[in-house]
Amino acid sequence: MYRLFSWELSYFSGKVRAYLRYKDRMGDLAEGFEDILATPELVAGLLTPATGSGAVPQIQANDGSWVQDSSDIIDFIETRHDKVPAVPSVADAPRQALVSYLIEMLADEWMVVPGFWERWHYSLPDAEPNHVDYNAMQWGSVFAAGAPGKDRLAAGTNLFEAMFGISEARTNPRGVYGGLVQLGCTEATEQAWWSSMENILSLLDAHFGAHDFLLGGLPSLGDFGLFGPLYAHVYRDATSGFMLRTQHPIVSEWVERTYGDNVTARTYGQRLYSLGADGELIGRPATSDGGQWLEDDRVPPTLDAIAAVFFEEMWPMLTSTMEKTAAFIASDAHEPGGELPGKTFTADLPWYAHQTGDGALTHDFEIGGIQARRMVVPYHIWMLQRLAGVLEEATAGEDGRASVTKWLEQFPNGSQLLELNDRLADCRVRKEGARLFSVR
Ligand SMILES: N[C@@H](CCC(=O)N[C@@H](CS)C(=O)NCC(=O)O)C(=O)O
Repeated sequence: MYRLFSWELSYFSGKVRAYLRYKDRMGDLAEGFEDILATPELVAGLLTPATGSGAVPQIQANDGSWVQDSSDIIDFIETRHDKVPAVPSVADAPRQALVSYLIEMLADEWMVVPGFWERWHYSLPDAEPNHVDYNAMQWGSVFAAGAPGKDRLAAGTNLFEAMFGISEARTNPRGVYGGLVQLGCTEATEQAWWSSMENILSLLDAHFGAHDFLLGGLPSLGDFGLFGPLYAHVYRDATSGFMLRTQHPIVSEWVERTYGDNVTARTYGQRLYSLGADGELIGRPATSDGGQWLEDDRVPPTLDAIAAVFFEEMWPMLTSTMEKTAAFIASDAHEPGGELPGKTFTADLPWYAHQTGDGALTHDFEIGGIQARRMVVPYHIWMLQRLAGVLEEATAGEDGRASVTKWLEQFPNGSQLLELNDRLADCRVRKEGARLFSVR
């Protein structure tokens, strides 16, 4: 029995919960998992001492070991439970494997900006429509778990003022509001960030209009990645949730399908029935594509279009991240083998001077044609290293190399991905729990 420590409101908890439910319901987690609300008491008394991090999700295995970080958790479970894999075999389906990791990275580390923005923007005092009370309730239910409803709501409301200074967030952004500014989401860029999300939602409408999941009739790593922004934030938050259901019903239904909770949305492992000649039930897989991933390593054009967003919008930021991190590691500000900032959202205090303003770990980037500045996130290097491992395996054989090269050529600067290992040479990192260190 695994223990998942999570919050319903949390981006990365949704990703891992949907993944674990899939593994469990498909019979690949012999003893299942318990979903445990990570209350402040558990975060302070159990999670933080165990892993040095209070972030969720975290899991504890039955031997007592802990894994922090959604991608690490999925990798850890995949090596122990391989009957129903979440990623196609790199050797047999190199394009499908690669696109899975690319979409995971886009969802985790690019869509995180508009995903967080909608929650906090529509909680501002002057925002219309406004979901601040909904948001306060969901936060209060973590921070005052077990208290009566009115006290949970009050706890959330107080928290927003005490921790994030919500009433003056536009003029003095703190907490989550400061975190958005650090990621380049300001009054000048916020509409461009949201347009990026809207564009991805439209591309997903087209894809899920034909296939039930990214790779066909079963979910995979890319679906679980997308579940991060699209479940706890865009689907559940009231303002964006209304928009999603009314303007993108196909994506909204995919959310329900991927969570495995709605008989009409249909899901993996479910059967649809017809009546036979004698009135007997005749079952068939409920999802598209025969209830399987697409054959012959096929990546449909509707999925190519989403991968293209990775190359058009995110890849320039990632190449700059590799250069800036390498320069920082080589500089006097860093000891070889020393620590680097480990978080994506909100610069931790020791790194504040480097990761804000024009600090050594900030860089220019572009969103929707607007030039802006944001913090460099060395955690992206760790994700790129993981991707480089997949690429190396995918291109080890001649056939795989030819197939992947041809697939990448269709994207702007797509071929640059083949040079990933070289680009990472001077900025390699090592991850210990939630902490990152440069590699000597
Ligand atoms: N890279 C991590 C990110 C985890 C994360 O940022 N979790 C958020 C909730 S979605 C959190 O716990 N934030 C509070 C904190 O960082 O202390 C992952 O993939 O799990």
